Amino acid sequence: MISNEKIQEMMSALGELKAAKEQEIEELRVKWLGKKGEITQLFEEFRGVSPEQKKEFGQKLNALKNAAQAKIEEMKAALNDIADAGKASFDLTKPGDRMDLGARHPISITREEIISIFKKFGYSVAEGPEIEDDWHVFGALNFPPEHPARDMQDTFFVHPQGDNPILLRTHTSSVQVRTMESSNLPIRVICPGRVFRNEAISARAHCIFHQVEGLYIDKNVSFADLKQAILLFAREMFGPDTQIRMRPSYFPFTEPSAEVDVSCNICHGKGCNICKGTGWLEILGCGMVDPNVLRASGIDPEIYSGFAFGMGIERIAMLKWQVKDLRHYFENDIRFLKEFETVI
Ligand code: 2NM
Repeated sequence: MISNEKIQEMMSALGELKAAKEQEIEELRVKWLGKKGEITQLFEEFRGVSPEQKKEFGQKLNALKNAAQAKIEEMKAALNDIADAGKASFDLTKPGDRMDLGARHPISITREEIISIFKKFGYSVAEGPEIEDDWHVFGALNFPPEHPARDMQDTFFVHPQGDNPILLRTHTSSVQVRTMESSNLPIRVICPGRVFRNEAISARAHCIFHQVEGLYIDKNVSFADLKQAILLFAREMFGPDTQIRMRPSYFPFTEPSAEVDVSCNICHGKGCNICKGTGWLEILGCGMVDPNVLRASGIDPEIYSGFAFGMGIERIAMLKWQVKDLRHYFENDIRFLKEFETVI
């Protein structure tokens, strides 16, 4: 029999219905709204309702019928959404999308490789400021007051005035001076970093480049120790068959000084255009730390001696991958960088 409770009960039952299969939805529609459906049945009974109650029951019955129709449409729509989603994402034969991974920069790769070799030899890593003073870049390193490197032509000045001008470091030796000033002995340190020189940019020169410099100070350090350290480094870096040779050279901060070549591992001495037919490739400069340099940083050269070396990371990376033009390192052309995607 039609009653407020009955209508209320059916409304609640509608609200609790969950999405169902297509056939179940149709069965529900017939159950509620079909010719013999429960709601249709109530409309039949509505005819016998007393005139005073007609308005109230009429409104409630219509609301119930609308709610039932809306619910059935809603369940059908949910069913379609599931079907569409299934069609879109379950093609198991489709190949995966290619992920665009970043690549490490060849300068980073080379720097990390150099650092990890010297760490194995017991060196630690030190870093220092790129904006430096004249004392740490030149004064403490035995550069005479009129040395051409102190000229505006070669060095970028931040504050050129005064007796200790502020400038961009031209080598990372300044970090080694700071290490000597502040560390206990012995010292075994490498200093990687950016350096700045006022040079015209070309295939072989850039005004910003990267260096790794090394310093070893202890009692009784000799040139033989330097030679052995460089030989071991060269064989780790360029392969176990690598030979080295040293040529006398000059640097203000070392005496004696040398330039080091490694045997060309492209032509193995036969002569190619990488080594310009000589069979040798220059990789670094080095020498025994000048007693004046030790003294300037408060180390007694009568008790201690040491060796130092310095190399350009760009140059080492050029030899490693036969990069022909330095400017590639700074332009960040994606086609160049992608060449190093597979290098770990
Ligand atoms: C080089 C070549 C030779 C060098 C010297 C020093 C210091 F601070 F100990 F005096 N640091 N690095 C050095 C020596 C650097 O670069 C081509």
